Amino acid sequence: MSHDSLLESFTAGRRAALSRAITIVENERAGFRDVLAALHSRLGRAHRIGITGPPGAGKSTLTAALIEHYRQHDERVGVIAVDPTSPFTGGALLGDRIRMNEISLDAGVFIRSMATRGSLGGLALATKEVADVMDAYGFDRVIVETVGVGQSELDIASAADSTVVVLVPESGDAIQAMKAGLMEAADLFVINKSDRPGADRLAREVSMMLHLRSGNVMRNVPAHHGVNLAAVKAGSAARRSVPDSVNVNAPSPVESVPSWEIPVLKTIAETRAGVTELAQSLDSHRSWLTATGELSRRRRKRITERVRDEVARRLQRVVWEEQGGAALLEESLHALEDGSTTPYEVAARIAERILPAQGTTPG
Ligand SMILES: Nc1nc2c(ncn2[C@@H]2O[C@H](COP(=O)(O)OP(=O)(O)OP(=O)(O)O)[C@@H](O)[C@H]2O)c(=O)[nH]1
Ligand SMILES: [Mg+2]
Repeated sequence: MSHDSLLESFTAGRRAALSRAITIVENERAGFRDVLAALHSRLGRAHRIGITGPPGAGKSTLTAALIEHYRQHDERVGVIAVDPTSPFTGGALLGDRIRMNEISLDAGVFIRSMATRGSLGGLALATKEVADVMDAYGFDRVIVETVGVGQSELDIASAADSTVVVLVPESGDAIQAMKAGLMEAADLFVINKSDRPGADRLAREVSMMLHLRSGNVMRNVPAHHGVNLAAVKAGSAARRSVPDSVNVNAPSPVESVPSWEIPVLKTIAETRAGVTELAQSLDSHRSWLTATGELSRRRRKRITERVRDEVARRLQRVVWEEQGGAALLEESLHALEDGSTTPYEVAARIAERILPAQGTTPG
């Protein structure tokens, strides 16, 4: 099928075309950039929801519960389950869970699992691009489930409009979650498995941690019964990842944006307890994003990052594949091991192939 006819069927809403477009994008098949470029103007309708947290926290069960909830409200849902290929996993694959309650037969739901792969763009980029395809197809919600154990997983979750961090009593205390970087990523907290002992204590700890942090950075803001972290998070995230010359951070969100009070919700995903409240909270977050301009800011940041990612991917291809960088590295392994050359020398020689001037400059 040509890309033109693929796009035609895609636009007509055919599932097979969606599936095929996702495969092309996920595997960086020939023409994947044309597909993404053609869909670019259709982006921005879907509410992108990231669900992350420790292995076995119940993310897939919660995702299945959210799908059910949205389907009851006639919303269409696309799901990307980034499969935990790590040995830590305690849960079933989302697909297994979904098959159990027959969501898979529903035309309003589309689920794609993605596993770690060796492509140049990396899993995080592929996940974001597949989310774009689902957005362009017309899903109302696009949910991305990832295990929150590494930076790239957190990056995936943070690329959502709304990021839900799922914790459970057995995953340790709030301090551990903070160390794992989960506090930074969260727009909403869910304490799942609230049927188990320790859930109330963990919920209190997380709330307290959020208050402490917001207290430190929000000294000049009038007293408030909630937590003001999101505006601060938004500002610091922008400062971290966007170069100074791109002023996506003005005016300062701390001053101009009413704060988002990060909720700490309790759920029992298996019985669906608390799921309606979670869905309501997600809607409140989206309203807040829209009303404050934070949604546009996050999307602007996403687009800036996409250009950077794409430049990196193109350069990687040139250096490692087209200019034989991978082969040169391979040939140098022995010399590297016996100490007759250094990683810096080898890197300079590889970089020289596209940067003759800079490659030889020590620095
Ligand atoms: N007691 C209790 N068990 C739950 C609850 N939610 C999920 N579980 C169970 O916890 C286990 C893991 O659930 P999953 O939904 O697969 O967890 P996950 O976070 O997606 O797991 P990974 O994707 O492997 O990291 C399963 O056996 C679920 O049945 C809950 O609210 N209470
Ligand atoms: Mg899972």
